[in-house]
Amino acid sequence: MASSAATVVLIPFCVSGHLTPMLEVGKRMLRSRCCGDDDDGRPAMSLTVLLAQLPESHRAPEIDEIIRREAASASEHSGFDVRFHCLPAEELPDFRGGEDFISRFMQQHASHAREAIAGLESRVAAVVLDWFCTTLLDVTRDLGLPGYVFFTSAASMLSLLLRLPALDKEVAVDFEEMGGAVDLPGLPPVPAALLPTPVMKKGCNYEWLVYHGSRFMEAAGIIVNTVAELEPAVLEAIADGRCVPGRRVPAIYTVGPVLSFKTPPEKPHECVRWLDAQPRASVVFLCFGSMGSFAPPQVLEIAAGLERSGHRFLWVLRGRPPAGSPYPTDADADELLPEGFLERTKGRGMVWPTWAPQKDILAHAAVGGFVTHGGWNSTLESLWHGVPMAPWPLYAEQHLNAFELVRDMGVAVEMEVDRKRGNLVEAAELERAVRCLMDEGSEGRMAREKAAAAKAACRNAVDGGGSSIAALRKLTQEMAHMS
Ligand code: UPG
Repeated sequence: MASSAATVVLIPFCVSGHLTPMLEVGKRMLRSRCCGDDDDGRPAMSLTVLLAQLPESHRAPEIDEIIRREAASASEHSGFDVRFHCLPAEELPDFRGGEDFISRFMQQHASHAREAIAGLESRVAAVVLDWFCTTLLDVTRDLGLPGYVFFTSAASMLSLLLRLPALDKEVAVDFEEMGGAVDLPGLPPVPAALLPTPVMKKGCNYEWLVYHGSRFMEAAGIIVNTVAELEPAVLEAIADGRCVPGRRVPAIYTVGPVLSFKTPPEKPHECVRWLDAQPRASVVFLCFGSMGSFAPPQVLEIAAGLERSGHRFLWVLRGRPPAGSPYPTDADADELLPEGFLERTKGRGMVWPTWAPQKDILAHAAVGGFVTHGGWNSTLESLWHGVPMAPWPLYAEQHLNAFELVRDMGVAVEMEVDRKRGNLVEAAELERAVRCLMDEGSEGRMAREKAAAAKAACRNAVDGGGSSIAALRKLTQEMAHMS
C-alpha cells in the first residue's frame, strides 16, 4: 500500500565525512516535524537513502558499521521512517584523482538512481544530493523533482566553488603558479598558495570542481553544514550575489553543526579512560581524519616535537594505506616510533594506533587543544566543544579551512606546513605550535576565547530559536509544499 507520507530521497557519497552528516540532516528534518503529522498520526515525511556503495576493496572500514548503526537506530525511533536501498553495483572508474573518481563514480549511478526514484511508492518531496553528485541534477530535472545540494564543508569553500567558473576564465595559469591572493568576498584575501589542493593545478579534479560549482546554480537550494554566526560575512557575500555577479544564487540553508552523537558505551573507551586520569585542559589531541597517515620520517618529527613540547598528548597514529586503498591501516607503533619514545613519555602521552572515538575525546575536559587536518567535520566537532585548534592541512579543501580558522575566525593558532614538501611539519615547528596552543601566551589565550565563543554560537544555532533550527524548518516546510 502506498504510504501517504512524502519521502525525501537522500543520495550521499558513502565515506564517513559525507554520509554521516547527510543522514543526520535527514533525521533532523524528520525530527523537526515541520510538515505536521497526517491526520492518522503517521509521520508527515520519510527518508529514502539511495546508497551507491564502493566495493569492499575501496570502502572505508567504518562505513558498513555506520550504515548498520544508522539503519538500526532509525527503526528504533518510533515515527521515523528511514529506508536504505543499495543501488546496483557499477564498475569502478579508473583512478585519475580523488575528486574525479568520486564524481564519475556517482555519475555512473545516475540511471540506477532514476529507476529507483521513479519506482518509489511514496510521493517524492525532494532529492538531496551530495555535492559531488551534481550530475544527478539531470535526473531530478527529468523527473520534475526539486534537487537540493548538500554541502559538507564550510561556506568559504562553497563560495570558492561558486566563484570558480568565473575565476577559471580570469586566471589562465595554474593557481599554484599565480602567486598573490584570490578575492573571496567576505574573507580576507586568500593567498593563492592556500587554495584547496584540487584547485591548485588545472586537471581533471579541477575541471570537476568547476563543473560542480557551475551546477550548484541549478539546485533548488544548497544545504550547508555550517553555522550562520560562524561565517557571517562569507554567507552574506553569497546571498547578495557577490560570488556570482549578475546571477541569482539558490537559497542557502545553514543547518550546522550537523554532528551525530552516539550514546557513550557503558564501558568507556581506553582513550577516554586514559583522559580521565589527566588534569583539565592539559592534553593536546592529534588526529587526522579518515584518511590521515604519515610517512615514517614525518612520524619521527611528530614524536620529537611532542616529546620536546613537554605537554601531555593523545596521538592517533595510523599506518600507511595498503596498495590500491586510500585508507590507513592500524599502525605498528613499535616499528614507527623512535626507540624509547613510549617509555620516555609514559604517563603523559598515549599513542592510539587505530580509529579513535574522536567526538568523545574532544568532549573530554582533559583535552585543551587539537592538532587536526582541518576536515570540516573535525573542525565543527572541535568548535562544538570549544577546543582551539592547530590545523595541519593535508589535502582537499583543508588549506582553505586552516586559513579561515586562523585568519578569519581566530579559533586556531597557525602552524607552518611546508606544502611544497608534502605538507611537512618539522619537529621544532610542531613543538612551537603545541606550546602556543597549550601555554598561557596571548595567541593561545585568544584562540581559546574565540573557540569558547564559537562553541556558544554552535549551541545557540541548534537551540530552539537558533539560526540552524530556523533554516531547517524553512527547508522542510518548503519541501512539504513542493510535494
Ligand atoms: N574520526 C573518528 N576517529 C578517527 C578519525 C576520524 O571518529 O580516528 C571521525 C571524526 O570524528 C569525523 C570524521 O571521522 O567525524 C572525519 O571527518 P572530517 O574531519 O571531515 O575529515 P575527512 O574524513 O578527511 O573528510 C573529508 C575531507 C575533508 C572535508 C570533509 C567534508 O577529507 O577535507 O572537509 O570530507 O567534506
